[in-house]
Amino acid sequence: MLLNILEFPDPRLRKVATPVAAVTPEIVKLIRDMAETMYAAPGIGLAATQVDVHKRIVVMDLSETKDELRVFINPELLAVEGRIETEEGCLSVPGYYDEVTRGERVRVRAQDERGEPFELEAEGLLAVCIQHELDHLMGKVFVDHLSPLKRARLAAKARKKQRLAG
Ligand code: GNR
Ligand code: NI
Repeated sequence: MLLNILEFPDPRLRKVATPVAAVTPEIVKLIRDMAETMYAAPGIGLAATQVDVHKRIVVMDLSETKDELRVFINPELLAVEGRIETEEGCLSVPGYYDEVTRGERVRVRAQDERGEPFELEAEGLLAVCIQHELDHLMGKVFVDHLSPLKRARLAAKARKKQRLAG
């Protein structure tokens, strides 16, 4: 089932997600729907926050062939090293791309779709995407890394677009 993606500056994107206590059938269904929504968009990642579910769940697939789904339940950054500047986009800020500086390498701990803990070391775009998605779970959007003026202009433009769309 395709889920609706919230768009900046929707205040629900500011909610802080809470940990998942157990991987119930409802959580499994949510993960399946999040993956379907991410692939359809199309995007390389999606945080539960973006579909108005405020639980610590992220799906990601950076593969060319779109057959390498990664699921992160209760993800935590253990380490961040280096700096990298990347042009980022976000399904919650459609049509806008801008440069953001983040850590170049990360170590993340999470649980997979069966609730099994794992650790992952990532660099480059995967590391950037992990940080982008973890931001969402904390109520942050990538435009929060831009200047307040850019963000205010984007918010005004998005509100106007949403008014016109009814
Ligand atoms: O599809 C996406 N592409 C992207 C490109 C550069 C840096 C981050 C991303 S994540 C984004 C999907 C999304 O909005 N995830 O929250
Ligand atoms: Ni995003």
